[in-house]
Amino acid sequence: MDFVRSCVVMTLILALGGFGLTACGQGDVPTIDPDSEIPGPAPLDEDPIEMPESATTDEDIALVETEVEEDILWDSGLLQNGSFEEWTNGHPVGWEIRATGGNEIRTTNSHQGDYAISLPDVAGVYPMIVQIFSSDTLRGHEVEFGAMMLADENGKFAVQIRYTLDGEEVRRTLTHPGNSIWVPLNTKVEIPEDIESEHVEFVIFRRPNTEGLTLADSAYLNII
Ligand SMILES: [Ca+2]
Repeated sequence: MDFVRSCVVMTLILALGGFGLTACGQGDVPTIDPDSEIPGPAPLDEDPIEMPESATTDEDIALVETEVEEDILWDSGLLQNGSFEEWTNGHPVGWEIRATGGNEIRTTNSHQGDYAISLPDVAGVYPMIVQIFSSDTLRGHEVEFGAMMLADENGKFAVQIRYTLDGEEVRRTLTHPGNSIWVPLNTKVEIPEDIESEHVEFVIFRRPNTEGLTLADSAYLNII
């Protein structure tokens, strides 16, 4: 990932375990180390249609305090249309749309470029946008996936990496703190050699039955 300018000061507090992780510095985007002292998997807080709770092995992590001191210029890396500048027939080019009811919205309230995307609230489902990559391309590699995100309520807007391992869907989720500012959500995951799914999914989703604003822009995926 190329950052032309970056300085992010961020305090991360993992939603589970209650311990803090501070990451500050020029040129770095704070990340969650998947091997850090996370006490165990966290269930999602609802029983979603698209993400059955019984299958979860993920760690649901919340950023609770973040300050972006300067603009960060993102390179989308492997993602297509990570800045949501390209739209066709009301849909963002390159992204698979699920459960939005066709109501994903192009907005000029952007972090980078002219446009960003806003996901609607759809009762009972998780509206999401997804880019899908072959497991053969990613297995055995560490990847980083993220976006600039804005939400006005803690826990309702998140990025997620999904694949299947040992018969279970593994999901790594990073959730926006809901402080109504643009926050960089960055997940780093080592994709195991022996994952069973043919694809790895990179997801931006909104939890159901939540009101208010959700914005995403400047999404990226890189093999580290
Ligand atoms: Ca944009």
